[in-house]
Amino acid sequence: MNRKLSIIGAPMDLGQNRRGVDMGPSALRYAGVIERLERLEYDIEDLGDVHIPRPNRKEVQEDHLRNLKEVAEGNTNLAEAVDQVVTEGRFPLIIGGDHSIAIGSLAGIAKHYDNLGVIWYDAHGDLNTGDTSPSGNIHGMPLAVSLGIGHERLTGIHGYTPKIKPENIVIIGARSLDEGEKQLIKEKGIRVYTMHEIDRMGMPGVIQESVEYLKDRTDGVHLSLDLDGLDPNEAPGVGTPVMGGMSYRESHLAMEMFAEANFITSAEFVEVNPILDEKNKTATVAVGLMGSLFGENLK
Ligand code: HAR
Ligand code: MN
Ligand code: MN
Ligand code: MN
Repeated sequence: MNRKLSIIGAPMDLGQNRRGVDMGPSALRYAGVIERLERLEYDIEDLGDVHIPRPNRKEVQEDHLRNLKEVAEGNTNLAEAVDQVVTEGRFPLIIGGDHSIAIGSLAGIAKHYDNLGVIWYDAHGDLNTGDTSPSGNIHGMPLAVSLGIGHERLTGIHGYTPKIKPENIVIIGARSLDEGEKQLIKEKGIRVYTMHEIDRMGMPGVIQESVEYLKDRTDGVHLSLDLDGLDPNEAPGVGTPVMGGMSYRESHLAMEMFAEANFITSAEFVEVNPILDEKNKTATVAVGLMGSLFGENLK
């Protein structure tokens, strides 16, 4: 694992319609992310938060895309900050913010790789476009956007598209997929482990297979962890909870197995909403998972 770590906050809440997730970076810092990772003897810098523009008082929807202009601008800023970190040879750890920030993270990271792998740890597929989305919320679209599917104002961020290839993606924990997303998964042959597979194979089997699948075909792997991938009993502070999720312990095991595989090259933790949380529980869970991802339990 790269021992030089740069933390970037992305206080974005415009990719969906529940306010408060813009305070996610604060909640995660308050829950001790820096201190937790410093104990593991990383060289850590906190770059603070990137600028996210505020929307007009009256919300604008273009092509069924809520706050398109502001989401695109914020992600453009994020892409530049992340690109800089990777250029310096450091590991970018992005803390959100809603999941629309994966658009900017991947834009900044993927240009440094020929075959960037992506692990999408999430209750959702985030494979919608303005046309297939039931909500118009851009946080339900970042994986499609990164594949080059969607509005040009989003797919073109940071000057190139697509950012990633469908065969380099693994989705883990899905249990709420829209019709258009299911179709895209089939059409593109995207590897998905739904809760059904996790129940049948067990978490160790799913993670082992995912690691084996990605290890040979990729030259870097980005972990995009949406806290709503976990069960809402254990991570209640999220805007779109879905029952029947991955447990705290399964999630720790997954992070530990990723640490052991030593192949994650960038990561983001998103959708922590302290307003919906119980005493910062979800941020605390997220920081614990980061501890495991960065090798806390490696002997
Ligand atoms: N699929 C639904 C939509 O597009 C819900 C998406 C919820 N998204 C997130 N990201 N929290 O995973 O609106
Ligand atoms: Mn998501
Ligand atoms: Mn470069
Ligand atoms: Mn989700």
